[in-house]
Amino acid sequence: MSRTNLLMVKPLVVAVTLAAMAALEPISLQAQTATSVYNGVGQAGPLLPHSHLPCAGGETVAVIQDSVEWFAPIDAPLGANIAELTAQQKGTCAIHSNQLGATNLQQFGAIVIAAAQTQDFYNNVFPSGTIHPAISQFVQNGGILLANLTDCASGPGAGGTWATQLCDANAITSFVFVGGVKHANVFDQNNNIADPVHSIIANALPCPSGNCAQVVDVANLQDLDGWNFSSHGYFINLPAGTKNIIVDALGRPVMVEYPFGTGDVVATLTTTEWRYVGDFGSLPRNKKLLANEIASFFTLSVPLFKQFDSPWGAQEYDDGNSQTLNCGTTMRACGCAVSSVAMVLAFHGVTLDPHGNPTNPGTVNDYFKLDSKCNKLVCVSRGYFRGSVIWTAAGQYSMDAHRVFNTPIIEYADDGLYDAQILRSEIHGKRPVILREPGHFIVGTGYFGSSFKINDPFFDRGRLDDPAYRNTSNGFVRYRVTSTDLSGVVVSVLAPAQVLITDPNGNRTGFDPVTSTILRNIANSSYVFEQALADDSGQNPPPPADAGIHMAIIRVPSDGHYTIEVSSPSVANLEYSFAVHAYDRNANLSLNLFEAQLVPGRKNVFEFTYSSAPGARTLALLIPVDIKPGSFPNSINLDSEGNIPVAILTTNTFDASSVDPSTVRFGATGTEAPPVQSSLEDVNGDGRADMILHFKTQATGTVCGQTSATLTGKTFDGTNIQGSDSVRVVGDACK
Ligand SMILES: [Ca+2]
Ligand SMILES: [Ca+2]
Ligand SMILES: [Ca+2]
Repeated sequence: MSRTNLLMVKPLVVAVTLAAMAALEPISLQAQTATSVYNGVGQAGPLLPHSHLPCAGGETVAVIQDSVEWFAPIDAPLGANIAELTAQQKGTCAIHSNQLGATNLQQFGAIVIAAAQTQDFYNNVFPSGTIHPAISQFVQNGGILLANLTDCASGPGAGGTWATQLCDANAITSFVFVGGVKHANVFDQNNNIADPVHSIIANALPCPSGNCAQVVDVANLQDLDGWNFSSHGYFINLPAGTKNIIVDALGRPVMVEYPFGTGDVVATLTTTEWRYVGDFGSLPRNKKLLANEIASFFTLSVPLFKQFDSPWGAQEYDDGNSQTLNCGTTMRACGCAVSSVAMVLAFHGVTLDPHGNPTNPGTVNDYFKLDSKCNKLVCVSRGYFRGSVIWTAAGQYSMDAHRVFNTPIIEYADDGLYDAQILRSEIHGKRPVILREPGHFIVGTGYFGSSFKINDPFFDRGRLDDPAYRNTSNGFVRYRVTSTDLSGVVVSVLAPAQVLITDPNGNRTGFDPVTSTILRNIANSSYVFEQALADDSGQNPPPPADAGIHMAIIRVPSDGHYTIEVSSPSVANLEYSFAVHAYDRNANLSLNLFEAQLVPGRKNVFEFTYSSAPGARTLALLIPVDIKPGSFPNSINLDSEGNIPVAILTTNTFDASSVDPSTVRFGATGTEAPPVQSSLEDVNGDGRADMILHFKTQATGTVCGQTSATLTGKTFDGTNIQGSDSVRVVGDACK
């Protein structure tokens, strides 16, 4: 290693030994200033007024720092850590070491300890010689701690140390850091990379400052070596599971990562901040190591809701008392998915429900249960279908709250297969992600290197690499803040039934029974199997692996004609039920529940019209009608004072007796004449009763030249129906 640059900068200390140089560093700094090698900006700066960056609430990173590390150039007046944290857009504040006892560290996702601090600082951070219990507890509970522990330094910190003896080369007097770690002050100019694929070395993570790059070990005063002591010491007493990232010339760890509790520690005795701001202002600046270290994590302040907490833990989950859910009946047992939704809503600022109650698992469950209806197979409501969450209901909730409180609107964005890169990018984009685990849901709230931080609504787990989750997921549910269009169609069916949706453009999403493949050809669509929720409280046995629902979601669907074909590859005469949640652009919901039975050899196809326009009939089931049943053409005589008979036909998938006659209208557009009488009879001789209704000809709005007439109405449980048939209009006026 060349020491040429080093000698140019520190001529007054050439003759002393390395260890002695270290102890003399404050002196050498003053010598440099005297010879004008360094312009002095920030060099002798006073203690950092922590009020420069107070913790006002909402920050995700706290820097514990009493003075600027070594010195601060003009472009980093609060020091290297804060400069880089700010450049990486990590919400940052600073706390003074004497505030440690009075600050709730749990509000932060990460804590950074600045290097090169005063003796008072180290005495505050290591009261009685051991790391402050609030810091240990913070990591224990899942926090990320970046500990730049380089002490025995020059600059404003003036050589404080986390030991009882300054610059102790033998670690005998070292204070005790998180996990029992100690250090010895031995200075080294030739650091080496121990783990070239570690994210701090390999630069694999988002880094909006632009200061990150792969760390390489090539030349003096580049990434690692010769930084007027690249490291001021090495660690001992490291816990099991420690990863060495950088070691000194003798192979001793100088930058390490280790887990503690559910949290993580990166600790270093390297001079990362020194090289970041530039050694004495005259040497090149090298920001990589600190930038990569700071890029190694990102956390979001997502509130943690536990599904078992009072007052909602004992509430009925979904319509748990009216249907048999594998997980049970209560929020405590079943509430993981809706609690995850509540966390995401609250994170995005949807902090109140439409009535002004705080957003939490209980209020979201209450909202999701509205508009409930059941048949013999399932119950469905705004936010649930047979125990599974209808993800788009969170958007409806946010819109309803927005109308009252002007809070943000969030939309369901995507449902997809798990991908760590996408998850990291979502988190970095400040969008917590709901993760599917077998029978359970959790929220991804941050990352640290290759692992992820989670909010678990039930279990005491803080990281995705917990053995229960194996650092992966069966997929995720994404939301984002939006200002525009919440239109959508969601089709849910109880497994083993499957659905195949064909949109007005002929594209298809769902299960194709012909090819037995899953299609996702409709734009902005997804099709997933939602496994039935397990009882997190462990009282009910886990559900069979194939229990659950299939759910198709189409965001921003085209207006027009849709078909839904139901099939089952495994059960021939399956009785099935499916629900359609159809939303207009303003998230107004049309909720529809259907049931029928598969007949072998016959397709079960439902036809619908969908409109995204607010105020229109968002969804209507298309049904066959026969004007003047049994006769054709269907002549309407405008001169007649009589009635027109119209039949609603029962089919394999529609029971005409489900129509509420009082809602039916018939005529030129389907809004005109109410029926004067109605009855059930089999008008087409297929053995199934149809509904026959009579309308006064003069009330139908029929005009000469009209070629079709339309019937509209609702079923008793509120589904819009619509059917048309051809007409031939006759009468004196039409001649
Ligand atoms: Ca080296
Ligand atoms: Ca007819
Ligand atoms: Ca019939």
